[in-house]
Amino acid sequence: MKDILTHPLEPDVLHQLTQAAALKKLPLAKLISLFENRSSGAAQQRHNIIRHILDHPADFTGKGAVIGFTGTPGAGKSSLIAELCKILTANNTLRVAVLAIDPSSQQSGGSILGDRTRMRSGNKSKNLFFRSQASNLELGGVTHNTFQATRLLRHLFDLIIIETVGIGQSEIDIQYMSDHTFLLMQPLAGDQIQFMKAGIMEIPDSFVVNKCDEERLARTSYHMLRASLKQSKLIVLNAKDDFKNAAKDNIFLTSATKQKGTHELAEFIESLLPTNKAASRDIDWFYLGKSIADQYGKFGTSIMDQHKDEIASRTTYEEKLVLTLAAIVQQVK
Ligand SMILES: Nc1nc2c(ncn2[C@@H]2O[C@H](COP(=O)(O)OP(=O)(O)OP(=O)(O)O)[C@@H](O)[C@H]2O)c(=O)[nH]1
Ligand SMILES: [Mg+2]
Repeated sequence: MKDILTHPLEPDVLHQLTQAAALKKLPLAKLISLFENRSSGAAQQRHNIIRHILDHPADFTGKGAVIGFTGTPGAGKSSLIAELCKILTANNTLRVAVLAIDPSSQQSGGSILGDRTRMRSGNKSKNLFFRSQASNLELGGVTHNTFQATRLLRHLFDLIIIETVGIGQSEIDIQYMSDHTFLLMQPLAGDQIQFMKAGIMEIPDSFVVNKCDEERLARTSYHMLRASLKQSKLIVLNAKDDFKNAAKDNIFLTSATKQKGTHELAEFIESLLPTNKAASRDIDWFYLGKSIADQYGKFGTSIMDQHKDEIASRTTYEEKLVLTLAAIVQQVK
């Protein structure tokens, strides 16, 4: 880790990166694995890769907007994302990556295969890349791997869609990584009450009620969700209670199976694209803080705070990490 600043990018890694930028699936998958790898050798390579990318902006033109979809199991996240990807990649101008965080790997392999089949059968666009990340039991593991993968994907893709299940800590963390977070729920109040109880309604930027296969159901769902949001007083609603303009309240009513409301949602997502890498600095800080807190607790994070400006001025996450660890060692001496 000490020599981190002096290593050039190795020729075979450069070749892999060039191939990945052309969206070749195997080199892309290998590079993501490198970003998920916790060894210090991999950290050096990551630093070199990000430096190379930043030094050659013309070769890495991904707009890099990260969109998070979270919500209860079975609400239709994968189905809806597959539909959205079909629309978004239809004319081959947008490059889209989907990162699905799969919780079922702890229990059974069913949903992993299900997700992959749904995505693969639905869309063969060369501009679409799908990756499933296992939700292992290691504390902070999921989001750290997801964070690392998005560091690379932001430079190669225009849009990165993250799918997470449930309303646990990793979903709360996803909001720090996403430029825009959608909470996906099923029609009729059950989900909404559950989310309100868990204090989750304030997290998303937008709401999607999926499985609104018929207009009547969509209307009822809209009014119910609006009433919940009004009651929670966390969201400033549009003055007019107007179903036709639900999107003004950041409420989208969709049916993935009947392809209703999906074009409107895709259009909205496209309108988010220019947000582009804006938050990357804060994201580094957030995940560095998590990693240091896991290893050194409050002692570590207080040292981070003391050196905040110096750490924040470094370009890559690895440089920030090296600097933070050096400051911790210095303090211990
Ligand atoms: N009627 C109806 N069924 C849907 C709709 N969208 C998804 N489904 C069905 O709901 C079930 C779950 O869909 P998924 O897309 O796997 O849901 P998910 O939220 O990704 O599920 P997990 O990843 O397991 O949390 C499947 O049987 C889908 O066919 C919809 O708009 N209408
Ligand atoms: Mg799914």
